[in-house]
Amino acid sequence: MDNYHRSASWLGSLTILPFRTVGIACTGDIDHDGDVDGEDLAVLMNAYNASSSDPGFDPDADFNSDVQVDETDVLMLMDYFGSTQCIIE
Ligand SMILES: [Ca+2]
Ligand SMILES: [Ca+2]
Repeated sequence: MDNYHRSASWLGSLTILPFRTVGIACTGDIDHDGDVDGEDLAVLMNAYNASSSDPGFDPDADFNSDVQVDETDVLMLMDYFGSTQCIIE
């Protein structure tokens, strides 16, 4: 078998996987619907300025896990605002 036929049979054994869009890990998809939009921002703003002892505290909105929902979390959400195709966790 010459080199041409050897490589051709190797190619024939390859399984071509269909192209899939790979989701991105978004910070800010609080409602887990695959995007970061105004609905997520609304949830964040409802919890804004709350810490773990406050009834309005939402751990899903505390992206940096400092048990305080503040401007740092807003900025983290804004980095991904408008993103779609987020990995839904
Ligand atoms: Ca969302
Ligand atoms: Ca925080």
